[in-house]
Amino acid sequence: EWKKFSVHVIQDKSDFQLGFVRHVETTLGRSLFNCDDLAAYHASARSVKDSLIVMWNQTQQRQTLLGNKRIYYLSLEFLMGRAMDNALLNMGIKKTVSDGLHDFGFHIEDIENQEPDAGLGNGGLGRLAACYIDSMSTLEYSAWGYGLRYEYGIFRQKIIDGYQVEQPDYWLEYSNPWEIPRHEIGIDVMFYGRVEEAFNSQGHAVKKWIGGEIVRAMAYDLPIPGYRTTNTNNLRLWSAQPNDIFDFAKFNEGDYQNAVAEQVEAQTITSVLYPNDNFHKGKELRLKQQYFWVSASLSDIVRRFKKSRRDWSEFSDSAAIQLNDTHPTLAILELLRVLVDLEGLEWKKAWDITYNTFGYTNHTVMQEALEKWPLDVFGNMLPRHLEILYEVNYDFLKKVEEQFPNNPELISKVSLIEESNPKQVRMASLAVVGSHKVNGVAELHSELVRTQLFPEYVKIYGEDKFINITNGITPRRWLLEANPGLAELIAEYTGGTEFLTDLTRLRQLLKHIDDPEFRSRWSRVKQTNKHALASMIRKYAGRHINVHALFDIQVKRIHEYKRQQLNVFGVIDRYLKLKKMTPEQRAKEQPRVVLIGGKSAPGYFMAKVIIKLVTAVADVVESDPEVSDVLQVVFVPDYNVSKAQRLVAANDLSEHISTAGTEASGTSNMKFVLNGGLIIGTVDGANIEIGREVGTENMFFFGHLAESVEGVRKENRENGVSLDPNLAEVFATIDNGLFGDPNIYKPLLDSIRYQGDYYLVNADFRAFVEAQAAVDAAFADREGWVTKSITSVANMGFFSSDRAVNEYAESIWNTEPLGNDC
Ligand code: DL6
Repeated sequence: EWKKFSVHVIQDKSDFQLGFVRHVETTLGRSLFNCDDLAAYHASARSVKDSLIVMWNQTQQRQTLLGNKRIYYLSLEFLMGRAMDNALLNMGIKKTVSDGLHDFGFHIEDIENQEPDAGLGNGGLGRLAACYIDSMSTLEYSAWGYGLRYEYGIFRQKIIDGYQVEQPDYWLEYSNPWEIPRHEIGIDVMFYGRVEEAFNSQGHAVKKWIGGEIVRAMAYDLPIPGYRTTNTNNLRLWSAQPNDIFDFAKFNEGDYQNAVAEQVEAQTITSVLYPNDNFHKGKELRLKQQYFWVSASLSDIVRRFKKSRRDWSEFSDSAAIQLNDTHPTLAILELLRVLVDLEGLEWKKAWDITYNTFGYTNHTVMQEALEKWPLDVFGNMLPRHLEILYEVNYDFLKKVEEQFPNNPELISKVSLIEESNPKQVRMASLAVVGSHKVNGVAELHSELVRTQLFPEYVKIYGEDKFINITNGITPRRWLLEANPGLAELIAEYTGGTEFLTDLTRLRQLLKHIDDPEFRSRWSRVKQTNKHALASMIRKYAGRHINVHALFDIQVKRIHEYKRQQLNVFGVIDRYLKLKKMTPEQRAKEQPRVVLIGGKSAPGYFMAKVIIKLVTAVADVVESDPEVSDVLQVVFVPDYNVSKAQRLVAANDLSEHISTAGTEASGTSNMKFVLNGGLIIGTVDGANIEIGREVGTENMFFFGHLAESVEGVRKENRENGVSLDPNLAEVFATIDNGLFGDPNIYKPLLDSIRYQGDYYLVNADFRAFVEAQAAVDAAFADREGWVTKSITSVANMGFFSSDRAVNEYAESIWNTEPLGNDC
């Protein structure tokens, strides 16, 4: 009977409009005559969300009914960007909504521009999680993401006087219309306290953890629509709330303020995203965030499993939990605690279930990013988990001793506890020991994971446990949404939009590579996108850029290993060469616009120096009329997902120039090439596989290979760095004050010339400059460049996140999509 009253999914314009008006008038308490763009955005989002919830409900019912294995993707970061355009495109109602808004006097772009980015991540790792949940919905896997609902996302970057200044990103200021608050789902999470011996109902001795602090986790759900399917998975984000466990002792003593203050204090756990990328800072609050999230998520997963009334031995057939990096590794200990302490399973059985449930993805081999927690901090906050850790370690080391007797060196290398001062818990080691599969994120990276990071564990467990799954990106956001013009052209020439769910269909473009009409339209799309980017640059950086120049873009987190400094030294070298030319010679040069953007971690001094140098170079070049026709440099402030969408669509060339062996994969390299640009890059991360797919003749590779990096470092340490003459000239120019006070840049320059040049900036400089010259020559041949661009896009099919997710499902999760037949 109730069905006749149920809400249905938007089918046509009037469905949308009805929802829109209802939300303007009731949810927002306004009228259509008093509805600005912000209100229109909120009403549109809510109208669309009503449909999403219907699809979400149906999906959850279907998934529960079918009882397929559920994938749980645990990620401390989900860098979602904006939701509206993505939802409209995935649901196939963009035109419907656009027309509906138009009738009311609104433009859809203006309305979409009201939405703040959901910046709940730092960079590649968080954006990867966002791509993967899009693919899991689209492919109809039964999957949930679990993360934290930070009140402050990644900070907003202002550039003041050339320096980065961080401003808080209070993205929830006007509420988040896409989320569903679940006030009924509150999970109490314990911290600190003590462990007691107790007896369970069968009279067995068990351990009981009495928490000293209890914080309530409240769920907020975000429906994640798949593309061209009603399958709508869930992203559950936890928020710390004050609980109703009130300190009555304090209250009765008349200390009401403090009794409440503790509750308020508890909320800080989910206040802010830690803004470090590829760097472990070791803050206690971060450990608290991790346990809070892991404990609430596991409690939720276990509760769902128990509702199915299946036997515990079937747990790992019903749930696969993927650890996105080591951040959720505590989940291994938490599941053991739940199974042994709360559910009364015997240790061996609990261990087997745990081992078969978890998979671990490693995202970096850099030592400074590997998580380790001081044992005392760990044991104080999580006393029962420390005991469990000791037990896991004991069992593991016993096995190692049996397998490799009398090898104390091996034991100390693989122990979950580092015998340093202070002793530390090695989270990556725990993730390896507690998971049945470990994967790296690109071929070279996975090889380094096996050979550099975990060689001892490979010896112990064998090769098969350590696999590679090269990262991927969702073509829905990174082609259809970012570059609608190109997507439309591709659809026309590949016979439909199927390439958006089967990216290998891009190959069909090759049939048209000699078609003049197709080629000129290809170029026109790029030119239109360059115009759009130019107006974005005008708006955010106040610079007018030459849309006929080559657009050379490097946008990513600012990090010494990513080598924005190499890029800017190359720019200065180019500038100096231009200055030495006659006007006639200069006029023959290839005009270039160099765009550099990205955030530095707030405490990362050297990265901030690099930003300052880029902005100073940009100013000098801009104010020099001799060169500004052929060279422009712009620092793109506050780089985020929405800006990335504009940037990728307009690129001719993008830079992925990390020191070989340092960038695990990179994913923006894939986005830029999918949008028709070429890469200048090192033989690192996924660049290598991109080169293999698109052909190395369509890439500009340069620099030392990963295997020779250590040799160069050693040579630098022993004999000092002998500066390349051109780089020496660049340094002299900086030292002479052309870019302002040279003392500002001294630490950066000294790290190269006097402190061993750890990132091989000097060693790769000449090759970089030569590769850039090869770019100029190639771009001068416009037809040749278009051929390279089309060939590259046609061969990018491998880099879809759909392919990657299918690989995870097959080789780690052991599950299949639900399929349409059910
Ligand atoms: O796998 C996603 C992404 C890779 O593409 C980047 O190459 C890699 O640097 C990044 N890794 C991290 C590791 N951080 N932590 N913590 O962000 O992962």
